[in-house]
Amino acid sequence: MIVKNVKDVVGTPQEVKTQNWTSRRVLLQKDGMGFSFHETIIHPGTRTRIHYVHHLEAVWCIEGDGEVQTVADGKKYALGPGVIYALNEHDDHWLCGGKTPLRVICVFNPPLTGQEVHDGEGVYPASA
Ligand code: 9YT
Repeated sequence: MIVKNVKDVVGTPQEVKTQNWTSRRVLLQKDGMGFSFHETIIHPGTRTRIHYVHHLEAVWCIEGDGEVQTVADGKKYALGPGVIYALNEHDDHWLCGGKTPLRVICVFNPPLTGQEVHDGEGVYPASA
């Protein structure tokens, strides 16, 4: 059994930071679960274009506020505690921070390997 505390990931290579978000990648491909599992903080006032063409992602909001907007139809969805969204169609979208840090739990299938960041089109590379 694997038992970890997210605090053990803070300040290690498994904590990946960009201008728009901080991702604490607690379970990765190397853990053999078939998915990766992250705590992510979306910084207030940021807008990130995301298109996971190689992955499916589910995002469960724990605290804070923000918004997700699908590119195909322009629909906007408010994000806050208890809301989950699942990119079951590899949906191209904008993820927007709100007034307070948005803390979410993210699951990726297939799992991330650890150091992925978005390329210019919002894509993470396919896992090897
Ligand atoms: C919700 C989302 O996709 N945020 C971007 C970062 C991502 N969750 C990650 O790599 O942990």
